[in-house]
Amino acid sequence: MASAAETAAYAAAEAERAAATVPEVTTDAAPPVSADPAAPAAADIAPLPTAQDPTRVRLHHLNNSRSERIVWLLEELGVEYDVTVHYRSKIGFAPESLKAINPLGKAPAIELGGKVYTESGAIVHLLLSTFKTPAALEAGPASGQDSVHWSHFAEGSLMLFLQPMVTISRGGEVFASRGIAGMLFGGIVGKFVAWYTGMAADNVKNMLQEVEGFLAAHENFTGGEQLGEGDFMMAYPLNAVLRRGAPAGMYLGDKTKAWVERVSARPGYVAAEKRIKDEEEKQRPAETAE
Ligand SMILES: N[C@@H](CCC(=O)N[C@@H](CS)C(=O)NCC(=O)O)C(=O)O
Repeated sequence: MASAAETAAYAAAEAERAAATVPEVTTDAAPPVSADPAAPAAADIAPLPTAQDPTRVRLHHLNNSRSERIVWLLEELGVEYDVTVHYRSKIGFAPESLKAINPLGKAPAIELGGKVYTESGAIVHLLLSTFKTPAALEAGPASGQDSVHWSHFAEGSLMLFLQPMVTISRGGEVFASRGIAGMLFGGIVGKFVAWYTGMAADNVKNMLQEVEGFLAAHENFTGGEQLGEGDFMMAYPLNAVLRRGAPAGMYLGDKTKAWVERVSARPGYVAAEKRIKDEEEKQRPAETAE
């Protein structure tokens, strides 16, 4: 049975996560505008959003989150866009301001054409299908099976195990700071957490080996020279392992490391990092200023 301190800690976390009344999130696909010559007839093609167009993209970005994927893609697409930054609470959850956009309080979310779209994989596909793609990018409607595979793999497999490892490690820090870590992690809960973390680590290690095998034989996650859905989705977890202090025992193979370093050096990626830093600094409310 939970102690009073544990119950209070959970209650505080739950209160922070309480949902607000929010606009409807759509899963409707926007009309595609593709570089693909076999793409829809002109009559079906929506005008490209421009700087003057009210359907220009607004990205809802949560600091230190998957929304970085979308900034990178928008930079590679060379379109203008707006960013609203939402800042994580002290224990890492999304604020109410994000829940007002996406009821689940998850980032990324984008506004486009008066609708809200969520799920980074779906947003990546939507943007690659909506905007005219430069030669270096694989248009959404032309996505090959490799691209689609790695896009799903990024969230449905790799993040599925990487995320809880990070969350458990962060949770341990939060409870430790409240003086209840020993109580929680010392007994049966601690044994379960250790088992779960080990199981997740084994899964992540196997997955990183699979990634290494693919990149040993292919330039990018499209399977070719172009960057596509899989690349925009895979860069975030791989960069997390490489640069952001991955959980113990996680490392990238040489080919994977080389891929992350190559894409991270692209002008679009560098511009995305700068835009994120600038927006986070510019919009930071006084009380969360560091
Ligand atoms: N599968 C979703 C995952 C979204 C997600 O979990 N986002 C995290 C940030 S990386 C988030 O918003 N966390 C805040 C919270 O859970 O309170 C996607 O790919 O968009």
